[in-house]
Amino acid sequence: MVLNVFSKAFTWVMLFVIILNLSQRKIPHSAKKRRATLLWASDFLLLYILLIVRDYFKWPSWLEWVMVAITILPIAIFHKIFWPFRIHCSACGKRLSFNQFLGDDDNFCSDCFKEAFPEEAKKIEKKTMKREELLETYFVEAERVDEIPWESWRATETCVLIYLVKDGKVLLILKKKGMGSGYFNAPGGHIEIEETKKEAAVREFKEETGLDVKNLEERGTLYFQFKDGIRMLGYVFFADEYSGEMVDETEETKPFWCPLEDIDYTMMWEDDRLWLPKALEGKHFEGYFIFDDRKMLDSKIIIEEEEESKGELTLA
Ligand code: 8DG
Repeated sequence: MVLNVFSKAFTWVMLFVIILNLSQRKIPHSAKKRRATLLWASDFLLLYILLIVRDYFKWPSWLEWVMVAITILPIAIFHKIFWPFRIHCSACGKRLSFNQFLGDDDNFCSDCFKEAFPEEAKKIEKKTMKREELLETYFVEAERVDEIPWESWRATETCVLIYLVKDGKVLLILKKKGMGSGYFNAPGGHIEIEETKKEAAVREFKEETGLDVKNLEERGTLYFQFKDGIRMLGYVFFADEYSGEMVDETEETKPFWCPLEDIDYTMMWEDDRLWLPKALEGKHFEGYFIFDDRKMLDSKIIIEEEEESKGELTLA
């Protein structure tokens, strides 16, 4: 009776076992559960073949017990191989989830799995991560500009920098607070919501120097990936007209006129020497950088009408 039910349901049973086998996780140097499900499938197949033979030769019904014994015997002898499934983690004893019990080959809870197979755990984590989280890890882990998929890169902060150049001098500031404090830089800052980059440039320039800047021309874009996760997009403007009175100093900055030939790049962000001289010549540019705090790890500058080149070589 039971055997007849098994015979009818055989296709479904096999299908279930095979799907289960395929879904079981592949763990390096271990195939315990996958091997077990294949053994179950083979044992079921053996019983099914015996049932077909029984029907063909019209065996007496008592032989069914022999058939059952033939299929149960290997299970009894090799029970450890047939049944590697455990309810508790084999390392720490924690109760396993249904998937870990049935599918994971190792009988480890997730913490013990991470400890035992850190590389494999990382790969699995990456597979299950959402696209944004995955990109975030690419961005943060990247040590070189070429490792970042820049077409998917989105800034967490957007800033403007404004270089006012007049009579062979450029107006710089000594930054007293915030990111890059102690450095010479151009006046600039974050673009506020509902403000265009030009509006932000005029506002920030006024706040930091007291001057109204005019004739703004956008000359470059800077893409900064910081190791702490900050992604800053910077628009670089140049101007040659202004009005008003320059302030002596503000809480955040101290503006000063600097002759172009006296620009001290050792007092500026490390990347500025790579693009500012070309920008001062009137060239348009794009710069891609990876920074660990104030240390530049890698750079790529693309200058208008010049071949793409790397770091210092661009300006050699
Ligand atoms: P805000 O708060 O007034 O809006 O702006 P902020 O005071 O200028 O912002 P901050 O977060 O303290 O500093 C960010 C500024 O630093 C921003 O204007 C862009 C600028 N900056 C970098 N990296 C680099 C760089 O590598 N080169 C140059 N020239 N400027 C840089 O963050």
